[in-house]
Amino acid sequence: MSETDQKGLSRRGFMGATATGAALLGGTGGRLGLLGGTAALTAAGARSAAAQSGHDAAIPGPGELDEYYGFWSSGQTGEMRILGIPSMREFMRVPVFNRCSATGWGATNESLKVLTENMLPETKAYLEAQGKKVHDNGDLHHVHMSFTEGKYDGRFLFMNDKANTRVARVRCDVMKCDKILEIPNAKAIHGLRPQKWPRTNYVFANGEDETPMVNDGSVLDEPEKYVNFFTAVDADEMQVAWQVMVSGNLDNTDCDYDGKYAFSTSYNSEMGMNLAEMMAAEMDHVVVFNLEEIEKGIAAGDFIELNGVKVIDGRKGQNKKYTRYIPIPNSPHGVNMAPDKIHLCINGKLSPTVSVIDVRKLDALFESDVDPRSAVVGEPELGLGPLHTCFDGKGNALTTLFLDSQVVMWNIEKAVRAYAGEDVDPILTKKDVHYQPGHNSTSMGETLEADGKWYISMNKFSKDRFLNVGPLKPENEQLFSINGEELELVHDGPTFAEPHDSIIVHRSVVNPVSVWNREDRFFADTRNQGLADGVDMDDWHAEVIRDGNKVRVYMSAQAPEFAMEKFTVKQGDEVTVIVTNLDDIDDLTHGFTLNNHGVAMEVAPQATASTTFVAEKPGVYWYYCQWFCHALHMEMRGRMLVEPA
Ligand code: RUQ
Ligand code: CUA
Repeated sequence: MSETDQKGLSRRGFMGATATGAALLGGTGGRLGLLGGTAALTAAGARSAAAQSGHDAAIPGPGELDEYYGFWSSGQTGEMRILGIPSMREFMRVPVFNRCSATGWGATNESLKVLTENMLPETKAYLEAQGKKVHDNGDLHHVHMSFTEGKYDGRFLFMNDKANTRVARVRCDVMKCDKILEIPNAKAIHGLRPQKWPRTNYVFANGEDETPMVNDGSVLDEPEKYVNFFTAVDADEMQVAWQVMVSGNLDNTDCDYDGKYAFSTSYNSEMGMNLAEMMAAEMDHVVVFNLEEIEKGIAAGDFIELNGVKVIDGRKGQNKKYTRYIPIPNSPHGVNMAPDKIHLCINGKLSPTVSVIDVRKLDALFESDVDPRSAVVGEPELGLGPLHTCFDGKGNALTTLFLDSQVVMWNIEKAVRAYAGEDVDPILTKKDVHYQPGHNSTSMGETLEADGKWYISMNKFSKDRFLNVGPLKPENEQLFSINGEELELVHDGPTFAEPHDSIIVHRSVVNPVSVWNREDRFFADTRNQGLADGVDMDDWHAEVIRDGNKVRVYMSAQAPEFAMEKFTVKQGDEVTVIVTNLDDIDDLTHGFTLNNHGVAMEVAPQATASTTFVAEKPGVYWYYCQWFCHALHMEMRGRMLVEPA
């Protein structure tokens, strides 16, 4: 204790004098109260605007809660975002594959564990050679929630990283990423979907870029030897369950509501290495994976082991019991399973069509040598550049038309009848969007509870729609209310790079906590170290433990104070600062930022967070709380004294 100073006295003084805090800041209650006041005024305005525009579902005004959560990807930003629907307010950014300055994601010991524990050895070695521990970029395209019996179950969100071939999981109770898995063998994980039925036992993940099977430099420019991998991740363990080697690259993926099949589109069935080669074939394909047969094959030992993973050979013309290749016109992109449990929609991209597959016809493909195209029961011509389709739960589908800058709403049953020769037009309506839509989503649209209330168009270009911010422009997202066959624009607003995809989840499914459990496994390692060091981290504490040149500095925090006003270390010490936030009320996050050391982290109510650095610079360095927590937030600071060696 010689190097530490307890400040419990003054803390209690301030906490006791709540009047000071309340007057300056309004305390926590006061702050909310203030917002609530503004809300009452403007919500009425928003409601009347909503009423004027003629749609019945009102947009919540300030202070009013949304009916849905939106979980957004962020593409090359590498994070997940949480929005409110229909207000389109952005609530939170959850760092996953990126480095986050605010929360310390990518720098705290707790986040580094998540980022490194399932990293491949060659990546670890590569990063070490760069003087780094983790990748600080990612390309997060697809966020999807875990399912139980075809419905969202509110447990986890899963997402891919195309840039560094990873799959991540976010816990919905605390909205933090708890697992990141680097996928061996495959390259560039793109399409990703959780299994829908009977529950999410697997997360399916597509490898987009083909490489030599053993990618150690022994094979280089011999594309005919390249392969691609489809991966099933065990969603509970977050480990690879098995992989299937396939022909052609893999783009997007989805699965059925029976737990029998998963599907992946391939825009490059040719395995071409340049544009001309990739676009050569008139027909590409969707690969159908027979889950039961694959599991049987694994159990029977019909696999090779590659980098610790059991790999089934499901290439074209190989074991037809594992996979089937259904020809689809020209570079299909999105694949979306309808909530009618029957129809699978494959979006043609370079073909103006969406191919509709009846999943009840798939068993026959595996039982005999029937033409794989016999499973196609509709192929409506919808417009130019169909990329993704979503559903209203009333038999209709909504497809983005990238080249036409439109959404087209069409009826699945009519498309099937037209394909069978009937003279019926499946197209219900077309609506301009601004501009070039990629993904779209409907409220609860990828579940059995699709409710057909809201539609999001995620547009790749905003062009001249907003004030010019320089050569790099935002994208544009548009929210429509759906009224039967009518689409009405209710929100139009810019967004930063680059939400690819989104899901809209009813709020009844999502129930996050407001305060951490002190026993949470997210920081259990750090807590256990504290117990081993004899520190009672559940009470006001300030301890410095020296262990050779390793120094562990434990301090609690409670508004507006750290338990230590200073601590002293020696130049060259490896210092770990462990901060525990003892405040246990909503919305009272503290932080720890150490000047000129690149150290900053979030410490939410009842959480423990830690960060490790080498004290290389002798002198006086202030640390401070970087999360505005109290009227005396500025005063929430202390000194690290580094003695010269
Ligand atoms: S893909 S814009 Cu990465 Cu989801 Cu289709
Ligand atoms: Cu604690 Cu600001």
